[in-house]
Amino acid sequence: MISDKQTDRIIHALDAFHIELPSWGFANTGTRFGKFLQPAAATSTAEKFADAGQVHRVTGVCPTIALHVLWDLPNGVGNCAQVQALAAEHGLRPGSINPNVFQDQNYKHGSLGNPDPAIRKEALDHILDCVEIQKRLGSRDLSLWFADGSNYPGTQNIRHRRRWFEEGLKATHAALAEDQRMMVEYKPFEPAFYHTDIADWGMALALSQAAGPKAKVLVDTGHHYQAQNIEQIVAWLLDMNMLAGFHFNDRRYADDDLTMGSIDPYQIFRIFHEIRFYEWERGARADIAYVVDQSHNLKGKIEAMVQTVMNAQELYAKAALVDHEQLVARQRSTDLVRAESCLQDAFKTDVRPAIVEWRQARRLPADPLEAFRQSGYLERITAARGERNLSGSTAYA
Ligand code: RM4
Ligand code: MN
Ligand code: MN
Repeated sequence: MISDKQTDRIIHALDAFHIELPSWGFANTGTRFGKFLQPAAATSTAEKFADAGQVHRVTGVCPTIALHVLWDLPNGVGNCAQVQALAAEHGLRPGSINPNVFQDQNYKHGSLGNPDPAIRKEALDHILDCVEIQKRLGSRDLSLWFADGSNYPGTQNIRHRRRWFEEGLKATHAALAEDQRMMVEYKPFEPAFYHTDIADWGMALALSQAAGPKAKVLVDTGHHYQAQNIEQIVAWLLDMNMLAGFHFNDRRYADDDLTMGSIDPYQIFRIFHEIRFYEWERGARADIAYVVDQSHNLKGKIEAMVQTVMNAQELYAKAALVDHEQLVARQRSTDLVRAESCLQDAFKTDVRPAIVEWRQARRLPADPLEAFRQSGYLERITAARGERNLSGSTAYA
């Protein structure tokens, strides 16, 4: 049974825990082998906002939506007014802005790391347009992921590409306003299979440090090799004040973009624990963007997103139960089993009743998934969008 004191800890923790939804998580996506179309998938930016608004309505903790510029604002700054209006209509705010320098044919051999200066400039111009979009939308974070790399040894000059990245990121940093940030994401492979220019957290850290103080690292949980200790990376970045945020998802093999907590919930719990432990030591909250980066090509998209948010809250609430005073004492006396139990006891606690209490006090549905299913929204959009979706006429994301 959970005590009143534990419930209070959870309630306090959840009050400050917000999760950003990805616009692209509501559209049809697939694998490199094909795309399975869903009749209810969002077919426009307006529909992505509407769907994200539903997730926020039933969970109450997703006030912002991450936008992918090429997919959501194809006319760049020209779409800002429309996006502002959509955000207002659905009770949301634009979140992180994601440039897209990987889909155009010109980026076959890279963007900021491309050996052709004209293509590097094209990529930088697009990124600078995104900074302008960010300013107009009042969005704080620029979220940078680069597909740059190569497939065969000897085909690219790795050192030159590193320098070109440094140049491009410095120029990006120079365009940011005082209160803006840039988040530099890393990924070991895919689409490049031999070398990726920003392959791991060390490379993202070095490039962020070179770019300037508003640049920090973004950790996508799916972008690691299998045995990598992700919470250690998080602890290091926190300690160096270099952690900007997360892209949350789960995976079994590679960058699978599965529902957060569906494969290894203890992994997410350990990440949240490192954050809470750091915040407790500092006596202040860390400024971290918690963003979901998932695309469900088989599960219903809105349902899976609600499930994600519920999983995230549960794992965060469990991490909030770790008794830090006790943990520190046990670490000091190297009481190993008892120290480990501080984490395990918290992880094993059923926090769901406390979360329901938190929801009820905020007039939110006790069971967000059920509330969504009862709302009739899915049936309405399935009827309205079915034909458009199944004709396959909608573009990627
Ligand atoms: C990448 C990476 C980026 C995301 C794209 C669509 O693997 O995770 O963050 O924007 O996929
Ligand atoms: Mn990502
Ligand atoms: Mn990814």
